[in-house]
Amino acid sequence: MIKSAVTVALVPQIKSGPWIFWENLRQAMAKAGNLGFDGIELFTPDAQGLDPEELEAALQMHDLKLAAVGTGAGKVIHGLTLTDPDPENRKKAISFISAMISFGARFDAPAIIGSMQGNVLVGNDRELTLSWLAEGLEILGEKAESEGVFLIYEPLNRYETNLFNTLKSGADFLESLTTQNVKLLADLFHMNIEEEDIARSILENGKHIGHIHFADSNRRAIGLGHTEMESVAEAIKSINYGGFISAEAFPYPDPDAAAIETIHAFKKYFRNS
Ligand code: LER
Ligand code: MN
Repeated sequence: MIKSAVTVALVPQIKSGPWIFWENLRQAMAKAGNLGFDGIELFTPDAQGLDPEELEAALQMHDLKLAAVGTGAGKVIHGLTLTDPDPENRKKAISFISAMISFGARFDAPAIIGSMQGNVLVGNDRELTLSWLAEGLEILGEKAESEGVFLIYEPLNRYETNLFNTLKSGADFLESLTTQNVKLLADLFHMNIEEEDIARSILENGKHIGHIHFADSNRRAIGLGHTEMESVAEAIKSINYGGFISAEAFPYPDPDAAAIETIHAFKKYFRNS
């Protein structure tokens, strides 16, 4: 069954980003639980920032699952990416993500590689850069498999990466890898910028999709922009998607209102049929 989730960011450096709840994890969990979300997606500074036992207890108390863990802090705080020309920095990026994989795996939650994928930097060769990305995904895909979870790779829009911007280009790259344990993140905001047709792309790349970010065309909660959600929801249902649809959207006009708008949209599209 498709499950709902809402993002909670505990990283002060990304405060202006598209995350619904901020800073106060306990309060965010209480709100998410009361609104009827199935899970939360967490952005933490690193894998050591939270006591797993306390998190487990709080998840149980609010009847929530951990939907996924984001790794963006590795880039924002430490400047680490899997495609850094310096091999030492690539190694550090792999160990940062590796620790996040283990943290998430305690809760059956996958780690997401978004901004930590990096870019082909000016003066660098694209093929060489992609070989670094492949190397990182092979190592981390296997690591995740050994811990019983998928690894999630997220195509981002062109203003955030020049590696892969569409689901199809991401899927082709994943198919060139040996590991079968890396899935794609379909972020509806990035897709709104990059795809010819969001619903068709979901249908055509459905078998690779392991996680979904739920945001409207302007990255506000679904319902507050102009994405034609009816056909997108039909596509998500018809690929038999069974994962989380997680609100990675701006807390507009405020976190509570964005969360309420999101859960209404989720119920409208995914609980009424
Ligand atoms: C991360 O999930 C994402 O979508 C990025 O745009 C955040 O910078
Ligand atoms: Mn995203």
